[in-house]
Amino acid sequence: MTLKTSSEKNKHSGCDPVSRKLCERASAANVKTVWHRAGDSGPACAFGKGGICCRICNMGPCRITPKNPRGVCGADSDTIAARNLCREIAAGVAAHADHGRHLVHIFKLAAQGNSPDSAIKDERRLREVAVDYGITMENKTPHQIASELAETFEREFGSSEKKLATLAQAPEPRQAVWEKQGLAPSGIDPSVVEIMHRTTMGVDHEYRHLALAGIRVALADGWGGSTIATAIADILFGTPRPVRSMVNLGVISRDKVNIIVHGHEPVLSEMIAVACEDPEIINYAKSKGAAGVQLCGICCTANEILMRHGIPVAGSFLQQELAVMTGAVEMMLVDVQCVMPGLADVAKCFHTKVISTSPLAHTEGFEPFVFAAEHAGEQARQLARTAIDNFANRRREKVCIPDEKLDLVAGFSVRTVFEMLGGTYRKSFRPLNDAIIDGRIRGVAGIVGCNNPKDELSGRGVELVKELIKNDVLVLLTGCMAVACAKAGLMTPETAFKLAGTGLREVCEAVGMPPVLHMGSCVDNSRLLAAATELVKEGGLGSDLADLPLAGAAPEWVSEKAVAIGHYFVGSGIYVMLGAPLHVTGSQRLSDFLRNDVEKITGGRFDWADSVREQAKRILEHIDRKRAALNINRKRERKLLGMKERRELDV
Ligand code: BF8
Ligand code: SF4
Repeated sequence: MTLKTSSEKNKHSGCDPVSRKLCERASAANVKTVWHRAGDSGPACAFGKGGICCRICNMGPCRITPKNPRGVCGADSDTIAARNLCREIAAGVAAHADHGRHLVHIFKLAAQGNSPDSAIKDERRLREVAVDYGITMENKTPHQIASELAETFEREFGSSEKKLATLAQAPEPRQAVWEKQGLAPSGIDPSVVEIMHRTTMGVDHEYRHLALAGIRVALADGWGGSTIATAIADILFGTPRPVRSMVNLGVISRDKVNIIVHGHEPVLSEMIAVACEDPEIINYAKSKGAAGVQLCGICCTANEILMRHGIPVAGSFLQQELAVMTGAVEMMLVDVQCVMPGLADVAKCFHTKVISTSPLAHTEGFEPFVFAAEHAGEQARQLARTAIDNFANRRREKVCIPDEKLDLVAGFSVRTVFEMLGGTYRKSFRPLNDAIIDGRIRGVAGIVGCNNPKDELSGRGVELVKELIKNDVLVLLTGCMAVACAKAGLMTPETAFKLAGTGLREVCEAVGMPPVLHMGSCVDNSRLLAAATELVKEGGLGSDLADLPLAGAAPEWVSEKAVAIGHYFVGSGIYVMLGAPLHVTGSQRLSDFLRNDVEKITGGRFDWADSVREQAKRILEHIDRKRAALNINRKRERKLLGMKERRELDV
């Protein structure tokens, strides 16, 4: 195995100096951001980190120490860490599931014609998804098909009897593994309920049994809630296509009214995107002395509207407070997930209105707004007008917008990758499979999840991506990692081509595809599962996801949702590298199980390593092992493509 490394010493250089500048501005103004609080909070609690603090009953709370190796009920570190892990997974699954269920509700309204603002935009995708669920289409209108599909989705959430129908989208050998190992979940909601039951006091105590139950409920996320959420968003708002846009805090406008959408639910943000283009709204802004309205996004909502509309991205999870620190944001609309309560303290130093649009999510200092999907369009215009009215309160002397913004290309769905590789008339993953088989592309990695303030401005994740593309690994990105990489310039095809290894660059240039593909929000990790399934179906790379030279990584994971994602990757037969351990290190046996033995059951496993060098090395070793098992690990030769081969690859 050969590894080309960049200097570890410079691992944080070049990573978002813009955030540093605004952090310094916050310090000078005595305003605390996530980085200040992270610095203030001191070392993490060792019991919490190791997963060996239990507070699920009132005989405790109990903490496991060498002197007290069991809680009052007799639970040891293995049981306690495994129960805690399962509850982390359950919370992550519930977050994605609730998001998905909300979309099912909107989809049902759209199917019934009761949601004028959320019509079916992508009929082709509707039909593709209907086929996936065995819905026949003869003599049916799109609305009838959508109604049947909505009912199917509802059953996926509620049924405790049948196995999830969505599982059938995985390769058959994978489904067989799930059946054999008892890992195939039934309904999404009952699965979450069951794991909460099993982890209450005095029920399930065997750590391996618990860990596998955690994987099963996580599969109900990846191959359930998240797959359904992505499908509905595509049907209602359009399947993403490659799109150019801009990223970093410099996208915030000096002379326009700035509205930022932040959170996860795409419905209102879609309507806001439409409202901000409305001539009536633009004229209203001009009547108030602004040059127009600038919409931009933070977090996964940013990814949703970037992918479909090319709306600029102000930043990831970590930049939410810094966006307000520019002093130029008239309104930030937040809904659910990854919205920091600390935003309220920053916002009160400026004129920014932070408006909470989800009935689930109230925060002191945010203004609640009752959002009704049936009136989403009008509500979006109303919110835009309120933001415009707030423009008069902007204090010019408090405005400090960084100049920095970069180009990016995003909008890669499985369909667009298909089309880029095979052309509109002969869609196929064949060129990609062939490039992997002949070694020009060494493997594929899904780099996902959050940015962590412990990682000093998204340092390690970006460096890992650079190392992988340098070593000819095609990288698929989602969530905040996608935003961090865009800010580091990796989503301009030109930059990425420069950094990519020769083989990867050659293939990507031939098909006109960057070596770093932005595939959407965290829920859209379902696209990664679908893309991996297509690689298997295309042939030549084994029969199961576990056979592929493929790895996942969450180098800076933060959220319980990332824990759920990691588990459904592992449950799907995929090796997953984490930049920090799961909260299980207080149990040696559970840690060993997740890093080693689970592979014999699911074909996937976790691994974790601190340094980027080590992360990249182990990912490449894993990819090479899979290549060897497929017997395609012959010496990877640099093969220059002739005109004929280029033409075959070209669309
Ligand atoms: O769902 S990557 S910090 S924003 S959890 Fe949150 Fe993590 Fe960002 Fe999107 Ni995903
Ligand atoms: Fe302590 Fe057991 Fe109760 Fe947990 S369940 S708090 S370990 S007594």
